[in-house]
Amino acid sequence: MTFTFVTLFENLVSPYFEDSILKRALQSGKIKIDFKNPRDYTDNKHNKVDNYQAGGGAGLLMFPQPLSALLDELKRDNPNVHIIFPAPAGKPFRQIDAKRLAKKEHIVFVSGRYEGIDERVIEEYGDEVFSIGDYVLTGGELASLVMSDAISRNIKGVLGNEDSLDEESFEDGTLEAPSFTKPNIFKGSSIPSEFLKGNHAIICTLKKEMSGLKTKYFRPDLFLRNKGQ
Ligand code: 6GU
Repeated sequence: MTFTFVTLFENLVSPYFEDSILKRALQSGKIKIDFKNPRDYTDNKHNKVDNYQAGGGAGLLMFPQPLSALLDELKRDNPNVHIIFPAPAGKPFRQIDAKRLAKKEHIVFVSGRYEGIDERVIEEYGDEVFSIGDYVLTGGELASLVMSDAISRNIKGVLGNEDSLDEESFEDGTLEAPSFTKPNIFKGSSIPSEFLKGNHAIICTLKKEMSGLKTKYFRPDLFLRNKGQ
């Protein structure tokens, strides 16, 4: 998988890949990353990438020309690129999207800064527009990192232990059950006793029950959606 980050601020993105699991994924060649700066594609004297909004409105918008030149070049080099625009006005990014996108060959994240990007660029080039939650970020970079992280861990060979992909949150529309490790008693609070006895069937039933309760408590929206199925 190749991730291309289109951004004015490469330094906001690159450090995340310098440690831990994604560093290892880069080293083993399971993922590749590169960066493209819209400012390198401008055709104006001062390398401007933004301008006032048509019809008024606060803040500056990235105008089409630099992004268009950049994305045309990417598509020429690889017609199979899958282009994603992170935006608060996108559809919610979910675990099923992370799993589906892990099968792509090359994903491009186009980060807007300022007040965003001229809508015609998104319509012309966007394969998908995703939001990572109901709040507004200062730019798409963090959202691109969130999505590329969630996608990467679903690529075969990226996680040390592939089993950890089986029982995790959202896999079946529920939150994962709580988990525990040593010591058996921490600040007076014990690990649930069945966990210590080691009967696998009982532990499995208990985990399912706790998973349901946790989902109902923290995410009534998910819980109701499950019941509706
Ligand atoms: Cl994907 N981008 C930006 N800029 N803000 C967001 C977002 C994305 N998702 C929620 N807020």
